[in-house]
Amino acid sequence: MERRNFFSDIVRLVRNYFGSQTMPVGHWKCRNTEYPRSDGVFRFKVPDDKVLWTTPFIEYRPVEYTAPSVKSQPPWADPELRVPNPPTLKWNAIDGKVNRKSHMGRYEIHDNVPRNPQGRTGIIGRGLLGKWGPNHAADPIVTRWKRTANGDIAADREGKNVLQIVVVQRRDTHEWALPGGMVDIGEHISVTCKREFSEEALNSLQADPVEKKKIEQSVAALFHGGKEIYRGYVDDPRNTDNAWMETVAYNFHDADGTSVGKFKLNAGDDAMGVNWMDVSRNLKLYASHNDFVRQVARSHSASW
Ligand code: RP5
Repeated sequence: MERRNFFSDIVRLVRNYFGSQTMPVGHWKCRNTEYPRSDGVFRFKVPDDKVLWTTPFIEYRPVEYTAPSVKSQPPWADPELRVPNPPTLKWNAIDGKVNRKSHMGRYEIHDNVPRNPQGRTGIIGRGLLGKWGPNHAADPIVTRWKRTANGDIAADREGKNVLQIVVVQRRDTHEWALPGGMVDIGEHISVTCKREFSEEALNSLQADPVEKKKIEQSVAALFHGGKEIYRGYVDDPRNTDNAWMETVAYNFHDADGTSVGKFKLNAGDDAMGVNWMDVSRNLKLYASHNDFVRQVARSHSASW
């Protein structure tokens, strides 16, 4: 088994560098911290050199934590598996209406539960996540060019054009983030992107029917030509050894600023704020969203 893990670690590292993901995946925000919204559950410390499962770590005693809110929410949440006669779930497959496939390739099953493909996190159980294994999300990265008062595209000191992105302030951690969300059962990723953007950044849930129609039309037009930027693991503070976030991030660029670029942003649903933010290396976004945005800046040869 150790040998098999060693090979899957190597395959994962190579995929991270050369595969569909064009950037290495981080694994920092789900280590050595207090678990979010847990009221004092601290992760077992995992040093950098002990992250990979193939590295022996005999002292490893991860803390078990699944939030009470998760335990009481079927069918959004999976059933408990560490019980006598646990139900059978189909790993690495489409399991009825639930997508248990990972963008990272096949994950291992240990003690009847999936094992985080990026390595140890110091917590077992599901924490705040509903599904064992991958929990799928989608992230829209909506961009426009920053403009000067006379309408020209603004440039940085090196003469590189500056992008702006739409970010929302999360109600749970108060951090600024891409307006992404969980993929609903059976939902296509492009639909998730449109829904989450409309709800969180344009407050479509509270709009009157006429306004709602306008929002739908503009979002549909802009989100028609999205470009995939990233697909894979997210360095999300909620990840555990047995449950983790994955996403597909798309860039929707309003090149001439005439569609969403002109929209009045209005925070709604899970967002307590929404803004256009200048893209630069000084951004401090939730989870690994900075990495996705850096990739977008690169793809537009924009300032970073
Ligand atoms: C992140 O969590 C994803 O990148 C996505 O932005 C977000 C989805 O979770 P919720 O915002 O629905 O909590 O890992």
